Amino acid sequence: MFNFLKRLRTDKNESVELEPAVVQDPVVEPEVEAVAPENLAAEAIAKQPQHLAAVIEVQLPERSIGKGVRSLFGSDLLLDDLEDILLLADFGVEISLEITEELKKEANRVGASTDAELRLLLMELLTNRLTRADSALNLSDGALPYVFLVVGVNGAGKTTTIGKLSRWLADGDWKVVLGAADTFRAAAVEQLATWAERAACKIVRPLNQGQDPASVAYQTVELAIREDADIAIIDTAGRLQNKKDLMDELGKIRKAVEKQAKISEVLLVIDATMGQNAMAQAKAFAEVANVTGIVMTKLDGTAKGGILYALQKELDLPIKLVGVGEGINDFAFFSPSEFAKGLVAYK
Ligand SMILES: Nc1nc2c(ncn2[C@@H]2O[C@H](COP(=O)(O)OP(=O)(O)O)[C@@H](O)[C@H]2O)c(=O)[nH]1
Ligand SMILES: [Mg+2]
Repeated sequence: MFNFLKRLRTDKNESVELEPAVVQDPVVEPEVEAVAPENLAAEAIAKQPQHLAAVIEVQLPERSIGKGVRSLFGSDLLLDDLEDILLLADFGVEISLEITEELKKEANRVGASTDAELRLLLMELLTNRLTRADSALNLSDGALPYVFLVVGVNGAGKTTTIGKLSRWLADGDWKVVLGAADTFRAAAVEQLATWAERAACKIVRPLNQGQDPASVAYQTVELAIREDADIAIIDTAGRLQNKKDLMDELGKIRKAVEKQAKISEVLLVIDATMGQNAMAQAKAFAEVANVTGIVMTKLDGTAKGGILYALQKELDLPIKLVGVGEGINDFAFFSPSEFAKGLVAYK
């Protein structure tokens, strides 16, 4: 369980009754450069009503990986089969070998040989190796509003993840503002708007198709500051075909956000069912997007959960969230022990 910092709202009504979804159309389409005085963030903070200036520590409802992770073993765990099984689950060649060697060594050392003993050892080994100190979402530094950018290729699950996250935050009484900076497909904007409705949060949408995503991002943060929101989450396009386009576009969005607020997270969403393609995608994004954490979606649809392990190791970036279904509650904070337990569970 993590403790998070959000705004303290003394107005009881405001804190319990979420406002109905309002679709907020930007009135103007400004040149990002033109409308953004550098000191806007400081001004916004100075203008805050006193009762909103304070932050409080809160806990949010827990979510479990639960049904998401498929077991690696349909029958007894045999050391001779382990490497192949890990390979099939997309752990990758080197990691599969390394884990197998390590488990053999450890089994030898402690004299483990039965299926139950080996499963326990493997579970511990995977848990230890996946545990890192930076797995929690950055919702604790009190630099409100937090701003999350969500990046990744089309179809990875960005919009769905934002929807789930918004609802979870709203359930915990957070004020959320969404930004539809995936401006090229009308359907993408509508999809985010539907999730915004479910989470009862405001959304900034482009005035017209193809509007500069950076201006939407700018206006999203602006609205979040004006509304004293706790967090702004910005959906981005995944259509970009080459690294240069990607870098330019995300760079512009980042600059637009940073005129008014700090970026708390750049979450890279990766579809677990993509196997080794997931690795290539993740590397490309990690190189250009200043990624701070990975969201691995569709763990429910795959027997290849090893890609999660491989990604975290190879990119040296924390997995922060996992998606385990299409429903609004189907996500969890990444927990190494729950994940490892799911992988080595009895069928
Ligand atoms: N099974 C499953 N489907 C998911 C998950 N996350 C997203 N999806 C589905 O993946 C598809 C693409 O998701 P979307 O959010 O539109 O991806 P985007 O293009 O990155 O915004 C949709 O059909 C989602 O319902 C997940 O964790 N599990
Ligand atoms: Mg989308």
